[in-house]
Amino acid sequence: MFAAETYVRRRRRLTEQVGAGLIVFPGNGSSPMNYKDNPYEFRQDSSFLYFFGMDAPGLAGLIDVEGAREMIFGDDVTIDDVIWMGPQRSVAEGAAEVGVAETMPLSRLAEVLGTGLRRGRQIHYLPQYRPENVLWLQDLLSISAPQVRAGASPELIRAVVAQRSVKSAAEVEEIESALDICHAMQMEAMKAIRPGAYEREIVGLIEGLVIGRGSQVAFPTIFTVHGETLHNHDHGNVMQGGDIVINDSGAESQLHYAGDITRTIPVSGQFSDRQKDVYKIVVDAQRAAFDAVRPGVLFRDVHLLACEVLAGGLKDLGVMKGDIKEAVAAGAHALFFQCGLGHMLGLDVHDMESLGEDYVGYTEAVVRSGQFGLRSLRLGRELKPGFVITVEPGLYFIPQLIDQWKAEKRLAEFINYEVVDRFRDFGGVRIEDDVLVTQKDCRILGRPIPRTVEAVEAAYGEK
Ligand SMILES: [Mn+2]
Repeated sequence: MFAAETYVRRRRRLTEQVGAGLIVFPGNGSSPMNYKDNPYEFRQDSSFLYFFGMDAPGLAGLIDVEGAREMIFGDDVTIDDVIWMGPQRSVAEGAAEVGVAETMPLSRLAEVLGTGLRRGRQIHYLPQYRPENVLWLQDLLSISAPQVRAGASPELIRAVVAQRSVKSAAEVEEIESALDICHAMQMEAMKAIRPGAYEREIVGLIEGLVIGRGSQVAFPTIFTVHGETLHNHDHGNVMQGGDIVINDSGAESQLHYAGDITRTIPVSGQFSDRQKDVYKIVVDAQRAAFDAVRPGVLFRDVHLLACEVLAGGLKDLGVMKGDIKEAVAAGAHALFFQCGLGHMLGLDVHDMESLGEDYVGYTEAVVRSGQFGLRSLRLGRELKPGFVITVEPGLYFIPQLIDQWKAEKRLAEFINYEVVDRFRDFGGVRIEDDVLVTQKDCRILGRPIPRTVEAVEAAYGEK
């Protein structure tokens, strides 16, 4: 973990910003797969990790703002636990490492919060994404589950988002260490992909690398010849010679910061001319976006710029037509790019998404669009130095969506539907990298991973 001082500083800033009340951070519990002692791999809550650092189940952190007290609640192991799980560090030892002097058994949390409630103090907590933590707060605060959901603290959400959005140099280092694993995952896949293999064989190889490095995946691996399905988690296809396969995968650093990289690879090792044409448009869109990312610009504008490059490329192929700026303003490109250009990255792969996307990606001045495509952009706000974001343009040919739009003749002034039909079976292309917004522009994080047609084909050949 980071030095104790890091956590002390983060909590001090949070305390100042929230200003009053009790701030409670329920940590995550051990989550059963099919019975209690058969749990999923443990993953601590990211905000708990950020402010309290301790990477173990069954903990809660509490800050009493006016009382200037910080506490960690948790139970030390019993001899029974030691028999089954081995010796564990005490809660007090763990708390000391993150600069918290006061610890109490978990059962005391209800009492401390109850006293606060009776005194009319405000209890701040973040939106909860795990049902067991909703139940926990329901018990602790004597309110119903809907009240728990409605009662998350906007002040706390804003304060946490403000702090977690800007990454320190040490956090960027963590992300780059996650990206070392991502690099290996991408290179290994490029070497191992071959016609006749199941997608899952490659998934096994690259996720094995993650386990071998003592890490865990940052999200379920997307590895598919049906890349037109944006979050396709099926790995059951046999890869064929003419296919292209999307590898959108990522691992966590030791401190649980995420890396998130996508490459699109021809299964035969050579892109066809048609694949090359579409692929190069996506490369161009990503390049244009890299060139545009800098402090002070709205990420929404970077997204729209990338959309214009995509639409311009599709116009060159005869798929789209008309004025490109008008086409993008009307949302015509969204037939082929249905999602956003990227998202924040940090302790979560979609950083802080559980706190509410609009708190993270939008402001009072920059509000989310309702337009198909643009409405899926998770991040629209002005970029600041220290933001780490993904830049992931793509082109996706979804037969069902094409059929629907074609039947409605939707935006036919910008789309040549008879040409689109020739791409029905194309699949999808996505290229994704993670960038740090610097003081003047941006830096692509991690070791370079082949991106151009030539570089990807060359990496495939490196057996
Ligand atoms: Mn991503």
